[in-house]
Amino acid sequence: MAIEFTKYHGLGNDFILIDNRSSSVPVLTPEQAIKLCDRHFGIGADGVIFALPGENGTDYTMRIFNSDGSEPEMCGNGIRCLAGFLADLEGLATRDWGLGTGKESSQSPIPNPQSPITYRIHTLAGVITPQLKSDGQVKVDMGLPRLLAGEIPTNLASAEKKVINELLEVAGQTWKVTCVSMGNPHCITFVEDVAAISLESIGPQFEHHPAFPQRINTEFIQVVRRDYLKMRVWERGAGITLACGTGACASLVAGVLTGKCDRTATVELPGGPLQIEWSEIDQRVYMTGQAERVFSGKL
Ligand code: ZDP
Repeated sequence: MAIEFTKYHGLGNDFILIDNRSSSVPVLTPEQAIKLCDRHFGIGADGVIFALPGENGTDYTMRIFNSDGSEPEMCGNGIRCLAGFLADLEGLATRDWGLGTGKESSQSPIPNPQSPITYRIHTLAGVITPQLKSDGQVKVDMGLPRLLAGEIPTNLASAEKKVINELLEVAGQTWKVTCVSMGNPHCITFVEDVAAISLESIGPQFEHHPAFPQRINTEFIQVVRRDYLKMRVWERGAGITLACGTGACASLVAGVLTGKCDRTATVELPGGPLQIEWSEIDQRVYMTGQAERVFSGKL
């Protein structure tokens, strides 16, 4: 039987979305996902996302396979794409999407301004709540950041301690790193100039460092202003990507923990900007950004 898919991207972090609402088991295996993500022999994507029936009273469940077939707990850009995909599947997107520069908000599913569409999504990182706003942006309640070494996990500090400005040897250099989990693990390093980092060679050495038993997503951050960060990312299981939503959230949290930035900031990724807020009121992290449909097809 043919399986239909739709390709979406959030700031160039691209995903193959599968309508898996009629079964709670993904219709594709990790091996098939690896093939589909291949940019030369497949469709090309950073991951495959499945929209499954909700669990524990949620509207839907999200599962994702990275392009290497591993399964992360969460995916920030992916969940914005999933929200758009669900609105499309449910016929709630009131505007058609076109192909353009990818920057126009009019290409996102536009809900009725009076009633923004909100989904409660079950993920391996807990319940995450994306909301499709009337301006076409998707705002996601990403939940609470987890800061203890044991929760990340990393052995850079004892399990019940935070990991802030710890020294880590990678690629013959000593880096000052801060670790944050947004459900998935992140290691953040603040640098003078993100453009000067040889991500291709350094990234994998962070990802597979023995300090990180579940491997790690690695972000390099340049503080342009207290409310404006520039980020480059090496993703666990996917390598260099144009954007990483959980990484942008984790980086803002790391910036606040180290006193380098405000609780609300724009994070500029190679694929474009995300607005991130670590709320003083409820301590949750909110991420706002775009999600775009690119094309559909059949496998
Ligand atoms: O944690 C991981 O293994 C990541 N590669 C998952 C994907 C994260 C993502 N880029 C994001 O936006 O949070 C999708």
